[in-house]
Amino acid sequence: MADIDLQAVHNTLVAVAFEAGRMILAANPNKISTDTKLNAVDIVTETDQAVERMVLARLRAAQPTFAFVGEESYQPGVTRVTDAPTFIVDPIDGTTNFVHGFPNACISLGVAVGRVPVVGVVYNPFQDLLFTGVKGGGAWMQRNASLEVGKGQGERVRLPLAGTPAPALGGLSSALVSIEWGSQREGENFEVKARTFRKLAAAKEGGGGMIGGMRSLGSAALNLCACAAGQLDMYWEGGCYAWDVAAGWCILTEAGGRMVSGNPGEWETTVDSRVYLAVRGASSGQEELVKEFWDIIGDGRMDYKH
Ligand code: LIP
Repeated sequence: MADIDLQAVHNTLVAVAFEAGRMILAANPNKISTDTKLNAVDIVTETDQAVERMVLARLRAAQPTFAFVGEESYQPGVTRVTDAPTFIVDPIDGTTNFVHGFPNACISLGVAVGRVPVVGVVYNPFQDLLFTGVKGGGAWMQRNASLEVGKGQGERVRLPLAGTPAPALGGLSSALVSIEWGSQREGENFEVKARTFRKLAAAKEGGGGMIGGMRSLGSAALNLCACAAGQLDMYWEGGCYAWDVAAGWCILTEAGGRMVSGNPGEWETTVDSRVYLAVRGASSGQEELVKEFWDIIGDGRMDYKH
């Protein structure tokens, strides 16, 4: 990795993210063609595909030796994240939000080396909101990021927003946690989620977690960025892919957060494990909160194919 200029790669990704953002904003979700993949809620639009084609062309030109893993060009059972320097790209994360015009969608551009995310750029064009992270260089958030006409560019603010050391974490009953149903709606993975959501919400007297609040932003990348910012305490999901999490993972860890497995007991996880639990940066309480969450999952285990 010593010979890769991560800051230069980051700068390329930011420029590509703004170009993608303009394409996403120019698309009218009511008029574009939409298709489904796994099932009726696993949506892909012509804009996802057009953005990925543009991103691939730009990144190939900028770093021809890097591998490329993208949501729309992924081939089940064939595409793998290897140890090689790899761009890991989701052209539109939050596609369901995008087709509804709900302003919670982004482009997610990550780079992994040795399967570890080392650069992350997440850009929500609807809010002109940019999150970035470079290994060893911290994580940052910027509003009015693309310098739209008539708007001043926002200040780059270091994450977490509360500063470092970030406030201590308490237990689940004071935590704001994001969860997602994902697109698989049957089988044991679905049952584990449904049981866990119920138990998280239930009162302590009934053996539950009495969780402070649950949210679903509809985008893994934006969930991770909100954890990095300290706006969410945790994020738990099974079923999403490396391209949903690679960029946000780097941003989260650079903000002092931690990514562990979404299955109990596994403190280390990989970018393509498809089961993730993120916890925000904090002066104390990270491990305790993770263990409390895992206790709620209990014997449940999620297992997704690659
Ligand atoms: C989405 C993920 C989200 C998950 C959705 C979907 P997409 O990615 O970011 O976390 O719950 O099912 O996979 O399809 O919008 O790129």
